[in-house]
Amino acid sequence: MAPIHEPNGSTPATTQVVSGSPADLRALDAALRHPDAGAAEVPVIISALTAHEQPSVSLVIPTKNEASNVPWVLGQIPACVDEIVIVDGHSSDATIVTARSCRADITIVTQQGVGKGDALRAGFAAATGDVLVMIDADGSMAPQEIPHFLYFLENGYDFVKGSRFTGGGSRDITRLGRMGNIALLRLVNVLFEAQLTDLCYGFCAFHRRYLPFLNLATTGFEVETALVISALRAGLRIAEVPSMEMPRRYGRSNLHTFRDGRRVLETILREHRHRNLPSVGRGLQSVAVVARADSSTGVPAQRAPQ
Ligand SMILES: Nc1nc2c(ncn2[C@@H]2O[C@H](COP(=O)(O)OP(=O)(O)O)[C@@H](O)[C@H]2O)c(=O)[nH]1
Ligand SMILES: [Mg+2]
Repeated sequence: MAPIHEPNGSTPATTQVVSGSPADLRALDAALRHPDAGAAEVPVIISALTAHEQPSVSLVIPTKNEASNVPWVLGQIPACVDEIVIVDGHSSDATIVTARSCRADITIVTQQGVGKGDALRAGFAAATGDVLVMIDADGSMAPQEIPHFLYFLENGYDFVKGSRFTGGGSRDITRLGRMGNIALLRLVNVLFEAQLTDLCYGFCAFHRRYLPFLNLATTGFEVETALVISALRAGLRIAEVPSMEMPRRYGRSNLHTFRDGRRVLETILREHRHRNLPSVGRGLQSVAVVARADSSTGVPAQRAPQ
């Protein structure tokens, strides 16, 4: 076993690296706190406990004919992601074999139904992490931004969504899409007393424990809206982090602006009709956090309010 290095660089003579399950480490911690144990070893055990209790992170990626794009996306996944779940929507290209050849350790799920919403539902069911992150497979979202989302989950927020319009940007959204997004966003903000800055954007992260309170009943692109509104209705603490949406790298969007815009509108109105149904309930609250990431460290410069 290798010695543990203290922050000041010194190495306590009697300490050793320990590993094991959190339960094992807790038992060891308790034993070392016994009066007969050497007090110098206690901080080492505590730091080992902290390291082991980091929540595990699953990244869920819906794919539909993204063979040209998945290598780029999978090549950018940061080390904080423990599990990658690809949910394929019956791709007719080589999406699955390409993804598998890039990363042998990924989980691949083939969705039973159709649509992005259906895919995400299947992906969340298959994922095993404590934290679930969703991202697109077309290269429009940068996986390197994932640590910013996790930062807010670790600092008091329950549901973290990317926003292209609070310090981020979009080089992908069409003029029509932007106008539709603004109109639908305003409607959500009025109906649900929120202060969100973006709506139809599928880069989100949340704790698995909130899955039962999130609306995963939608099948198509309205899934993002349904997730956000159900998070609002459940009283989850929501943070928005700036996100830069890049152009899809190859291929064409599966989105149909009018058809999918109408589905988003119907989702908003349906959720509003059901707003008085019981939920986990800390009351409606949403906090739009403008936290610019420090480009050198990747950590938001502004700490989230608790
Ligand atoms: N599994 C699955 N993925 C889908 C489906 N439709 C779209 N996607 C994926 O969802 C993500 C967003 O889709 P995209 O066509 O880029 O829509 P846009 O970003 O709104 O223009 C991409 O990763 C797509 O491959 C579907 O029916 N099934
Ligand atoms: Mg896209």
